Amino acid sequence: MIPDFLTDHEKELSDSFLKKKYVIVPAESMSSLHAIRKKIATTAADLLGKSIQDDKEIDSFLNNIHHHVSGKELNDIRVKIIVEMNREPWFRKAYYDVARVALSMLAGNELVMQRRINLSIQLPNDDSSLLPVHADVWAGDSPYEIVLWIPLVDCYETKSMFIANADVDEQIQAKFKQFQGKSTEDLFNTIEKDVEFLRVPYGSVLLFSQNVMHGNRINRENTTRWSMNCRFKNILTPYHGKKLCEFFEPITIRPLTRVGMSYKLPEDFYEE
Ligand SMILES: O=C(O)CCC(=O)C(=O)O
Ligand SMILES: [Fe+2]
Repeated sequence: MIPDFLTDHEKELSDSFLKKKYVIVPAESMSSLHAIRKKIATTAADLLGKSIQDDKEIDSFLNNIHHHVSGKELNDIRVKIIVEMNREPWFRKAYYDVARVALSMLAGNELVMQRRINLSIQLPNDDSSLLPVHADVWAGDSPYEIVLWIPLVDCYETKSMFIANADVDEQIQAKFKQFQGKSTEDLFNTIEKDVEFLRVPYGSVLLFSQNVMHGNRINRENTTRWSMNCRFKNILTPYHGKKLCEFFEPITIRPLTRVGMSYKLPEDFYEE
């Protein structure tokens, strides 16, 4: 029998991910998560001419932002926040720190990270920034990517994103030709009974394979959703449309990989 090299915890996480193509785990660094949330909330407050006095107000400010901004104004504010947050030198490292152990267990310890972290804001009953059912791999992403999705408020039901049951997803993608010419809404209707809206409270994170169909619907809760997403992959896995150094930046490359990558065989080595 082949000996098992993984620890019990690694096995548990791996089995769960292989079965459902996602896991939800506690944040590994609450201080990094709080710092990220504070940066985003204070940037939003500044843009809206509001002020946040103490950390306790942040949760309520984010959940209730729809009292201060309309769907129309929202995208402009969202884009400005994305620029501001990605400009902070500490931000991407803090993002990674929120799930570094889980990422290494699921994707490896030599990782590249998407250069730009994305932010989604979904106001209650607003249809202006929806992401219909999709798999990112259909649009140029590599099947070797994992998405680290981090909520800034408690996410559940339609305030969260949905993901298809992994077995149903596989069956549908295998007979995808049948959906040619049909709308994404038709596709959603087909899988609706087999999707799960993920319950991810603030303080937990979601890691999922974007090969599986996922997306969001109109937020029917009475509070606003705030979440971030960012892709990671093992540096040595194949790339597709999203290229190394353009879209992805190496973050944890080990010395031996650098040594191997920069080694050049002596010239004419193979000639007699
Ligand atoms: O946040 C969502 O609702 C969807 C996110 C998504 O599609 C992604 O991160 O690939
Ligand atoms: Fe996606």
